[in-house]
Amino acid sequence: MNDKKFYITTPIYYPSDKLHIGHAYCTVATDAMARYKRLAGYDVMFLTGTDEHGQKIEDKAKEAGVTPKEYVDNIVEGPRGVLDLWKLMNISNDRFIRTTDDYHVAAIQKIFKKMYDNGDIYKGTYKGKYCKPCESFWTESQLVDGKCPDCGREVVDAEEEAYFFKLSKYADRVQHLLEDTDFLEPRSRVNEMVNNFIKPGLEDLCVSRTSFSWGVPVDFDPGHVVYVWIDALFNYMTALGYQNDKYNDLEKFWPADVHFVGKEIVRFHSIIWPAMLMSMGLPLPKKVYGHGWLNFNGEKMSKSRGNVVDPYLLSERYGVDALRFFVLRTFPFGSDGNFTNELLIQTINNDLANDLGNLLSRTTAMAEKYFGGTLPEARQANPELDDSLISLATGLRGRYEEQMEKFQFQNALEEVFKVIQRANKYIDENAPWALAKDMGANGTRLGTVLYNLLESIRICTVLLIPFMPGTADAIFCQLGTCGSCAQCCKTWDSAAQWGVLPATVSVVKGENLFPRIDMAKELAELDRIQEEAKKAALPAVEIEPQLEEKVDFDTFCKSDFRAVKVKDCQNVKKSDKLLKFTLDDGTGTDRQILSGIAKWYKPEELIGKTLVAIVNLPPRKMMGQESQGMLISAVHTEKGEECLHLLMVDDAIPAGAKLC
Ligand code: ME8
Repeated sequence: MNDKKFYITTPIYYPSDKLHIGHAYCTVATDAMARYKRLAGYDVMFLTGTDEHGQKIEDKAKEAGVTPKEYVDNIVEGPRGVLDLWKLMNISNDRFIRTTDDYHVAAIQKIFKKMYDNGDIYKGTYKGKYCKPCESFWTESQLVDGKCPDCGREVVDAEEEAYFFKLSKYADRVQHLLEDTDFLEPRSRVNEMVNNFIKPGLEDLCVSRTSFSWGVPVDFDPGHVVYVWIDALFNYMTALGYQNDKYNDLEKFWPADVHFVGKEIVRFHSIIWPAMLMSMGLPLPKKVYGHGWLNFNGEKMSKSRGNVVDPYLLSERYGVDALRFFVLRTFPFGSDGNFTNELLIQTINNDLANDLGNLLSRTTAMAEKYFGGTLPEARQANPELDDSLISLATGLRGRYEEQMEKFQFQNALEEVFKVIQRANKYIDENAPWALAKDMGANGTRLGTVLYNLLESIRICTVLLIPFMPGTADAIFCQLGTCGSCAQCCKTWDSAAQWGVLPATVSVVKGENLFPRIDMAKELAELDRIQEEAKKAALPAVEIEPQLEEKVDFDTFCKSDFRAVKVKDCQNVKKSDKLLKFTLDDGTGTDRQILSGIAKWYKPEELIGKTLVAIVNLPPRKMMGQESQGMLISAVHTEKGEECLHLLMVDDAIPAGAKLC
């Protein structure tokens, strides 16, 4: 039996909108960690899922005219939904929980009742502030400038009968947990939690709501639903079978080894979650790791700003592995990172195309060119030239492991790339093309050089499996190790050993895995696509709000609206905005009106039309010409663009007819 076990979780996502790269960041990191542990021989449980209750979902569903369940079903299971995204990103989760799953709902009811029965949940009146988008309750003192301290948005007053959890009772124990153990990492997050939340005084937490119904019902008090964070946090245990019969892995995997969570939900995971587990007498997870946020071009990603980065789009353009690699190679996991398209392309070009791609294609091409793909068996080592590469490569696994155990993915990859760069240098130092000039004398040495390169690539590739599983497979195939008989070349053990590839290994030169990207061209194309997406995210139609101020009837009657017929219409010279109309207004004398509508109409399409004009405005000059009134139009904004339609009336209406 394997006693090396590892249980890792991601936050469960709100299916209130489609996920973006910020969401995928944590799941990709968790996936890399899970794959790394599996590679290292652990029995892994990797859990992710969706957190589907709460007022925000109820509101969104109402807006969309569907039930909350239909709404979340579409975002979770529908096209390009959460499940599709994880499939696309090659996420290897072992389990997926939805908080609307029956077994979870029933378990939450039991958990709530247990805490009520043990006296840690009691009934009171909730008075305070509520942030709808975050589904968070706040006391006045926690607000920042009167707004939600997490998201900075408006909060609303809330008062209702509610259940409370005795969070205050656990303040000392939680403070000790945070300060005196390494439960929460990185360490900087500990100070934030203790200084901002615990030291000002932990108040009891409101844990039920009556103002909406989309939640787990409190079964012993109809009308109350369980606070969404209780429902959500316990997913980590219900998904293993806690308080339900659906699963049976609690004993095996609980307590979790680590919960990966974004920095804004560290408070829930490092204060509320352990306090509730303490209340239930359950073991605490071993660690909570609060990762940073990915911003885009220095700004927070948000749908309303139209700057969310679409993982589908980027995966389609550069491949899933390039995207997975980029986010973990570029940004330290514990800090915020600034995603830019330029950085993405730079990383693909430098690390994947130049360093890794080149090393692989140069090595396999030389093996084919000089040896028809299969290396000769005889060896001729040159310790002066070989040893530094060999020792760097065989020591890599240890250095990599040290970083992976600290969740420092960026540093682990840095170690891998040091070996890749060293191997590229080894090619230049050994100049195989020069050795090839005299195969009789140098053939054995040339075979050795190429073998050393292939071994270096193999070791690096084993350690890249957690980050780029698809690419690693493709590289193994080029190294001639894609058959099942060659499994031993891909194992964790083999990553610390030299000489694992058979001496007469046969390479298969394949396609170029990472073609270089033309930066300028690609940036322009991405800008164009992102502009389009921004427009698409704008409200379809926007109309100006109606004026509050009233006009009295007599004032209104003073405006003289008339039907007018267009006798002639022309562009005004030197103006790209103005059209000049000659109009029959029924008086027998032509009326001239200038109107700034050239963007929407060509003069010839208006001749003969019956329009509406206000005719008793004082005349005014535009581009040196007099305008005697104004044509009436309907205006609105569509996808951010101003739209205008001249008001046209039935041609049967005679010129000069009064409109009232
Ligand atoms: O918080 N960069 O769900 P969620 C990095 N349902 N991470 C980001 C990010 C960004 N730009 N935007 C979001 C919830 N995230 C709860 C979790 S767990 C019991 C309940 C991360 O869908 C965010 O930090 O709003 C969080 O960890 C995760 O995505 C899910 O966010």
